[in-house]
Amino acid sequence: MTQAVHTRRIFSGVQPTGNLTLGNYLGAVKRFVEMQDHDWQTIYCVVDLHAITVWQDPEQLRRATRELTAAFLACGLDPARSILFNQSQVPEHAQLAWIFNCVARLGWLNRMTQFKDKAGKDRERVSTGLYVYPNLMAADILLYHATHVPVGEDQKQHVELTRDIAAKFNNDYGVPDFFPQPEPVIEGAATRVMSLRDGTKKMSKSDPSDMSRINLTDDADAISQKIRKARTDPEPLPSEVAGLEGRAEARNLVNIYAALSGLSAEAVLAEHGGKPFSEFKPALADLTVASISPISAKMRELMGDVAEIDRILGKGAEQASEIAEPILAKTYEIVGMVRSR
Ligand code: AQP
Repeated sequence: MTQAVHTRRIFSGVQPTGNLTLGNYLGAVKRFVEMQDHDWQTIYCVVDLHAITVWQDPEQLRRATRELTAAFLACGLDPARSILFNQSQVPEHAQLAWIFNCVARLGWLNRMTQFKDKAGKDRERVSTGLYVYPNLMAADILLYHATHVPVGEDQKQHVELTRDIAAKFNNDYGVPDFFPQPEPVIEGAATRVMSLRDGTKKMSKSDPSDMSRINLTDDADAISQKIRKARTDPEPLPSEVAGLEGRAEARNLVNIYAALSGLSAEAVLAEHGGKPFSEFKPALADLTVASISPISAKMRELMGDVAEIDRILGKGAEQASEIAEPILAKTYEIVGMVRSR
């Protein structure tokens, strides 16, 4: 059988750490779906090994892994066109991550802002896994020789670190073209969806306040209530994008509207500029409900057949292993490991 030649190999992952938010959807999954429409190979991973860098209840983790897979499918990821699997079923991720633990420099990891944000003031007590998380992410990407990585703005620094690790490995071992330099793909109106309670913080699945985010599982009432209560300022919407300067919450709601409607922020303001939030918020709520409700209904249906979800993950893991195994074997050979069985 001849293998299809793809012009790009896309890899990205999402952690099963709770319900997917509108931020994860607009910043990542919606774009994963669009990428299937090109002549690209698309590989999407539920990164369960990343999830345990902070404590996860085992039963809850298993459930969240299946729910995230259901969310991927409900959003339009198609196992016939994309490889969908969970990270721990392909052990080469952890194996390559160890090699990268020995390539990446301490100083590089010390600069990672996500570690600083997640560790907060309690640095001494967080897991060492959280610290080396970026090395595992580099392994996820480079294990497939991926060329492009669709992510939200918050992950840009990690993809840059992946490039540094690839370059250092290639240079240290004298294999100039072995690992490619993957490109982060950060596009669209909502690469950084912000919390509904604080326009300076990103919307996040693990934010303690459920009112800060829209979950893909929220029903119409919950979505409308969260948008109605979203923090804003007293001024009406400006007619031009420049007028959003210094108005983080207003900008966030306009960007969400733009991303969901497929309009530019300029076009949204051309239509809604001058309106008070009491008029704009119901329009945004209607649009959000119309976009999210079919996804949550489909997710509920898919979660009714867990065996089918597990089958899809297992099949995807087999397909992923076919690409990953030879790349890891070659990496071990380059590094100097004896392989005698
Ligand atoms: N608010 C956001 N706006 C745009 N994109 C976002 N992403 C996350 N939040 C936003 C993108 O979603 C993808 C998957 O993220 P992840 O689950 O692997 O980890 P994360 O970035 O740490 O996301 P969360 O929601 O904040 O999870 P927790 O709370 O568990 O840490 C990534 O491409 C990310 O950029």
